[in-house]
Amino acid sequence: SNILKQIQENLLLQKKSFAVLIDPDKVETGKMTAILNRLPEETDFIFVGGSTVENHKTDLVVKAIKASSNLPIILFHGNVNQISSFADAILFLSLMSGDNPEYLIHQQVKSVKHLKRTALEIIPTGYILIDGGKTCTTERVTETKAIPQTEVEKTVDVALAAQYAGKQLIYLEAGSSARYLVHPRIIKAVKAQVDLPLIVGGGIRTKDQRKSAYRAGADMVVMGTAFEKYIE
Ligand code: 1GP
Repeated sequence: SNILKQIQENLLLQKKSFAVLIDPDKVETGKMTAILNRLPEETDFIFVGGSTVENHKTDLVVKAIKASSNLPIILFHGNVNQISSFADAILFLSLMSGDNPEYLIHQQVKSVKHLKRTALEIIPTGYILIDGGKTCTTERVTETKAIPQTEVEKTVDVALAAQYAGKQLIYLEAGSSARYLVHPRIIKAVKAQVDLPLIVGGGIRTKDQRKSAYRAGADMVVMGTAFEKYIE
């Protein structure tokens, strides 16, 4: 119950935060210390997850991160096999931009038997996929369509529905390596009407892009691929 509290406090203090996403499939656990040494110093959270990670790899990676970093580890899991009890928290995602019951509720139900055996902090999160200009893995895996960038009002409605449903975080996602980031106009519109902490990610590479997301109202920005490139 500490991590959500921290994020909520950051919201009240208008303190922006930064998360780096590590895909267990794309790192060697033996090199973890070196990898973590290259984390930007402003990193507040480490997200761990990917679309196609095999069983147990997540455990290994989370343990390796724990061994050389004190940053909170938040699972951002593509499926139930990626639940590791060694992390601190899990984004309990509901893909609310799409209409596939598997990712609205069935995956959540399947994860319960794993979660019951862990002490992970569970953070109810409304996950909203915005069109990033190319078919992203999330769309492919979940067989859902992202919301077009032009449909700002619909995006706001989805985010508000998530808030009314009791989600504690809103995550606007343009997809990994998105060609177009979530437009500031969308971030701004959601921020204006939703009271929850707002996470934005997908395709963000530069500090300027990060800044523009913050300026539009993102409370937390997530960077994955750009960090991977950096550690190669
Ligand atoms: C974070 O899933 C994304 O929301 C990761 O996107 O790999 O493009 O940073 P990138």
